[in-house]
Amino acid sequence: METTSTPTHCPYCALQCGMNITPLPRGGVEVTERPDFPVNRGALCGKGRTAAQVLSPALRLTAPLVREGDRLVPASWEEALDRIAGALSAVRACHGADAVGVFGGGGLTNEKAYALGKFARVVLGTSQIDYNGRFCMSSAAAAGTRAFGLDRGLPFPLADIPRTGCVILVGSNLAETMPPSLRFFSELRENGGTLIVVDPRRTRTAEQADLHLAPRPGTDLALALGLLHLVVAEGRTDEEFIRERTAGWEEARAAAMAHWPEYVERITGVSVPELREAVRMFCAPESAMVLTARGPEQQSKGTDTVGAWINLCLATGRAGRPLSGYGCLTGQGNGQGGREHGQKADQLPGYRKLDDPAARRHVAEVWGVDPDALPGPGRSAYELLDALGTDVRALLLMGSNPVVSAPRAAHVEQRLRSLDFLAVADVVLSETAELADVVLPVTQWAEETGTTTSLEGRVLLRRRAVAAPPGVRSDLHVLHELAARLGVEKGFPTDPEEVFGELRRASAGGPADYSGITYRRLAEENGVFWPCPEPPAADGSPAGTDRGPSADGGGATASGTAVHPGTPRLFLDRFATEDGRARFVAVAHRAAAEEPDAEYPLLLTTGRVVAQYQSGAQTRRVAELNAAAPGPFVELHPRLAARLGAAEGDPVAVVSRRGRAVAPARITAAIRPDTVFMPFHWPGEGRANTLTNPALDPVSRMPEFKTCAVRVEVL
Ligand SMILES: Nc1nc2c(c(=O)[nH]1)N[C@H]1C(S)=C(S)[C@@H](COP(=O)(O)OP(=O)(O)OC[C@H]3O[C@@H](n4cnc5c(=O)[nH]c(N)nc54)[C@H](O)[C@@H]3O)O[C@H]1N2
Ligand SMILES: Nc1nc2c(c(=O)[nH]1)N[C@H]1C(S)=C(S)[C@@H](COP(=O)(O)OP(=O)(O)OC[C@H]3O[C@@H](n4cnc5c(=O)[nH]c(N)nc54)[C@H](O)[C@@H]3O)O[C@H]1N2
Ligand code: SF4
Ligand SMILES: [Mo]
Repeated sequence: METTSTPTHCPYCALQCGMNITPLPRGGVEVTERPDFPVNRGALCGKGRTAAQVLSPALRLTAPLVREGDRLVPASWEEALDRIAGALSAVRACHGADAVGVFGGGGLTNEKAYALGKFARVVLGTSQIDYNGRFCMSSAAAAGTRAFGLDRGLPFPLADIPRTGCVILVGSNLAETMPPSLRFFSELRENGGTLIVVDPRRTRTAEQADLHLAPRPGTDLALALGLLHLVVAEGRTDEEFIRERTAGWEEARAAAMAHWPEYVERITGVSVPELREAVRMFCAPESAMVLTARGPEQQSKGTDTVGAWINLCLATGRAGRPLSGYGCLTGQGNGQGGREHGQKADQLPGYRKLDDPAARRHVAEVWGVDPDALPGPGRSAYELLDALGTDVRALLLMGSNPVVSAPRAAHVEQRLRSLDFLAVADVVLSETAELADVVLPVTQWAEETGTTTSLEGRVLLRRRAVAAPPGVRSDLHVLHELAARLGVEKGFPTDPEEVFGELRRASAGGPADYSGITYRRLAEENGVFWPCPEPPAADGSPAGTDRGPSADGGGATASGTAVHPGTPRLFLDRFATEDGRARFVAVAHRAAAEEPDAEYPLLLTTGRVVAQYQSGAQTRRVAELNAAAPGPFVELHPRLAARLGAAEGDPVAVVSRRGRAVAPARITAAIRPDTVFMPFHWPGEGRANTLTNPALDPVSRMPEFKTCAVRVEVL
C-alpha cells in the first residue's frame, strides 16, 4: 500500500514527538526526522527512533491465543471473541454487572479510551472501570482541579519555558524521561533564566540545574511549605494577586507559617540556606513556573503535596499570568487525553463527572441511553486490582501490564490469577497477557489512525502509515465485535474518525471540550489545544451537534461560522472555578505511610531509565534498548554500600513488608545515603513493584510508588 512517508507521532511518552514513517521496499519501515513539529523539531530519543522495530511480526502477537489448561494456543478471531463474550455474559448473569471489570491505559488513543469507557457503561453496565493513569498523574490532576477548577497538565506550551525567569522542576528526570524537552530548559538558562531541580538523586536532569535540592523521598510537602513560609517571612507575597485572583489565603498562610525553615530542614534534609536561595531564585524574576512530575505526585499525600506547590505559585502571583504558572508533566503518550474521555472510574467524556446529573444527561443523550441506566463511579485502579477474584470475577484489560507496573505486584499477580476469566488485548505477549484466558493481538500506532493529547494539552493526529500484518485487528474492532456479541449492534464504529465525531459531541460543553476539533484541522494545524468548542452554528443548532464527524475545518465550520482557535494558554483572565478565583489549600506536613524503623531502616524510591519504557513490554523487545539497559539495579550511596559490604555489581536483596527483589548493586554518590533507588521496568526477581507500598492518597487514590521502608541484604 503506502509507499511515501507519513508524518505521525511516537507511540511512547507524553511529549508525542513528531516523526516521519516510510515503508521500505523490501519490508519494514524507516523512522526519519520531522522538523516541522515544534515540540521536538526532529529530535527523538532512542525509544522513539527504534519504536518501529516492534511493528515487526517477529516481535509481536499475530494471532489470538486461548487458554488450554496451562498453555495458550492460537485460535481464530471468531473463537477468541466468542469465548470472551460468553465468559463476560456468564459472569454477569451469575454475579451481576459489577462482577465484570475493565482496565484501560493512558497509551490508548482518545478514540479507544472513549470507546472503552462507553463499552463498560453501556454494553457491560459496570461501574468497575479504571486505568493505569491512576498510577501516573492522578494526584496532580486532583490538585489542579481543586485549585484551578480544571486539570490540563501544562496550562501553557513548552515553548514558553525558555522565556520565563525561573523553573522549579519537582521530581522530574526529564533528561531521561523526555530527552528532547531538555532543550527548552537549556534555552531558559541561555536566556539568563534559572533552573531548580528537586530530586533525592543527582540525576542527569539535576546536573543541568543552577540549584539542586535533594530532599528525603516523601517530604516534598514540607519542602513546599517551608518555601512558602520564607516567602511570607521575607515579604515576597504578591498581595494584589492574592486579593484579586485567589481565595483561601489566610488559612493556607497560617498552615505554612507553622513550617519553620529549621523544622523543614530536619524533615527534608534540605538546609535553610538552600531553602533561602531557592526562594530568592524563584521570586527575583518577573515570571516563574513550578513543574511537577512523578516524584512528588506518587505519594500517599501527592494531592496535598502538589497543592502546596500550587500555593507557592499563587502566593507569589506566579499563576494565571503570561510565562508563569504551575504545570504537571504528564507521562504516557495519551496520558492527558486518556484521563478526559471516560475510562477513569468517576468520569464521563469531556472531563465530566459521572456523579453530576447534568453530565449524565448530556452523555446519555449522545449515547442514546437512559441517564438512569448509567452506572455510578467505581473503584480506583489499585482497589479494582485488589478486588479481582472476590467481587470482580472477570476482567477485560486493554493497554496496561500491571503484573510489572502495579504496586505490591506479587499480590496483584495473585489476584489476576484468581479471576474466573481474564481477557487481554495487547500488541505483545506481556507478563499480564501470559496470565489471560484469551489474548487478542491488536494493531499498533503506525498501523491505525487516532488522536492523542500531549502533555501540553495539544490534541494531535497520529496517522496510519503502514499496513498491519495479517491476523491483527484494532482495539476499536475488538470493542465493536464484543458489543455486537453482547447484544449492542450500534454505537461502536470501527472507523476512528467516526468515533472522534461522537467524542466531539459527547465532550461539547464539558471542561475538556473537543467539539471544534476535526481530523482535518489536526492535520493542517500541527495539533489544536483544548478547550476548543465549536462555535454555535448560524442556524442556531448547538455546538457539536449533528454537523458530522468532520465538519469542515479549514477556517470555518460547515455552517459558515469562524472556528475556535484552540487554547494554548489557560487562566490568563480567570481560573476555571465558578467565581474565577484560584483556591489555596491549607495543608500540613505528614509522614509517609511507611517510615524507616529498625527492621526496615532505608527508604526505597523507584522510577525510570532512558532506554526502557514503563513495564518494558515493548522496549524490552528491542535489542538496542536492551543493550543500553539490560536489567534492573539497586542504586546505593558509597557510604551505605561500605556499611553493607556491597561492591559494584554484587547481587543484593531489597526487602520490604511486601516481598523481596534481587538485583545488582550500582554504587553512586548521586543518591542520598538513606535512600535506595530501583527502576521498575522488569518482571521476575528484580521487579521493583514486588516491594512497593499500595498505600493510597485519600483524594486521588494514587499509590505510594515513590517511598516505602526497606532493608538491603548482600547475598
Ligand atoms: N525512558 C522513559 N521515559 C518515560 C517513561 C518511561 O517509562 N521510560 N514513562 C513515561 C511516563 S508514563 C511518565 S509518568 C514519565 C515520568 O517521568 P518522571 O517523573 O521524570 O520519571 P520518574 O523516574 O518516575 O521520577 C522522576 C524522579 O523523581 C525522583 N523522586 C523519587 N522520589 C522522589 C520524591 O519523594 N520527591 C521528589 N521530588 N522526587 C523523587 C526520582 O529520583 C526520579 O529521578 O516518563 C515518561 N517517559
Ligand atoms: N514502582 C513504580 N511503578 C510504577 C511507576 C513508578 O514510577 N514506579 N509509574 C507508574 C506509571 S506513571 C505508569 S504510567 C504505569 C505504566 O505501566 P503500564 O500500565 O504497565 O504501562 P505499559 O508498560 O506502557 O503497558 C502498556 C501495555 O499495553 C500495550 N499497548 C501499547 N499500546 C497499545 C494499544 O494501543 N492497545 C492495546 N490494547 N495495548 C497496547 C503494551 O504492549 C503494554 O503491554 O506504571 C506505574 N508503575
Ligand atoms: S521523548 Fe517520548 S515521544 Fe519523544 S521520541 Fe522519546 S519516547 Fe518518543
Ligand atoms: Mo506515567
